[in-house]
Amino acid sequence: MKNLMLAAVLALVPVAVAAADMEISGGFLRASPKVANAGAGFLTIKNNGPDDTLVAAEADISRTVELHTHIMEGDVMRMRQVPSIAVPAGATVALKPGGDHVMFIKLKKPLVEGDTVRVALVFAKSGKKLVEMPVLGVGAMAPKP
Ligand SMILES: [Cu+2]
Repeated sequence: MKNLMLAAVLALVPVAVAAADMEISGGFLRASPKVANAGAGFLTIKNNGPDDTLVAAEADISRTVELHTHIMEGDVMRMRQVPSIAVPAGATVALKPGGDHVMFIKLKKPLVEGDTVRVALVFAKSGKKLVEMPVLGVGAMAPKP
């Protein structure tokens, strides 16, 4: 049902204005240790248009792609899936280590430093935005300057 609704939303987005208002920068993934079957991606979204919402991300490097945030449970930090991430008009929203991120689950192969991953960000109003994200080192905390 959720996917059906998403498909309906996407069908209504005119291609010509798709993502014209979204500036994506500083995207990167972390290399995955051999034993890991999930990886995280980070990026910054600047919204020059009206209020919008990041509702999904898509990539062919993993079987599932989810939007995640970090929450504190007692004194333990845990990841939790979120249905969407708000990107208000004029706001700059950073998906960064320790906060919101894109989670790639069931990686088809390890993420290797130096590789580039194509990710489609899906916004409720401005549609799909394709970004190329470099894979940095295992513990990378920020994009390369
Ligand atoms: Cu996560």
